[in-house]
Amino acid sequence: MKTISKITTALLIFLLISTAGFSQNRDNDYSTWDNNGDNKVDNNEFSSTLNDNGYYDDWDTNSDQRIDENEWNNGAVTYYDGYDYEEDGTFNDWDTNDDSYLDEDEYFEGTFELWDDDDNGYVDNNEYDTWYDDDSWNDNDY
Ligand SMILES: [Ca+2]
Ligand SMILES: [Ca+2]
Ligand SMILES: [Ca+2]
Ligand SMILES: [Ca+2]
Repeated sequence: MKTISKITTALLIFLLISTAGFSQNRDNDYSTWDNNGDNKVDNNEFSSTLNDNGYYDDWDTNSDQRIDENEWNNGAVTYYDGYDYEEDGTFNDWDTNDDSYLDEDEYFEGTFELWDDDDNGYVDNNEYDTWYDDDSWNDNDY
């Protein structure tokens, strides 16, 4: 009995440390997102940074490899201070194939369109500053 609880404790501590380490290792300067250094983040650079940082998995809180409306709502509230559903889009706007789940492509596309305020196909430094919030994107509890 004692051994089991020791192992459980050790495992918990390990999980805590590895989670904290993962959060801290996220490097999210604009220059990191702008992979080729042309001061514009295009759709590909944006998707690959989201992918590298595992944000899709963060939003998919029950880890069934898809984001449902509840998970999306939680994500929007957690990651975007004052997310405005009318202005910024609803779950249905993001779910372009209407299957009630967001796959990775829909999640990347929805996030990109949200960040690209002027719809010119790039997220520039100002747009990045508008949407990127250190607290939620760089160091969250998931
Ligand atoms: Ca670029
Ligand atoms: Ca899910
Ligand atoms: Ca979908
Ligand atoms: Ca833009």
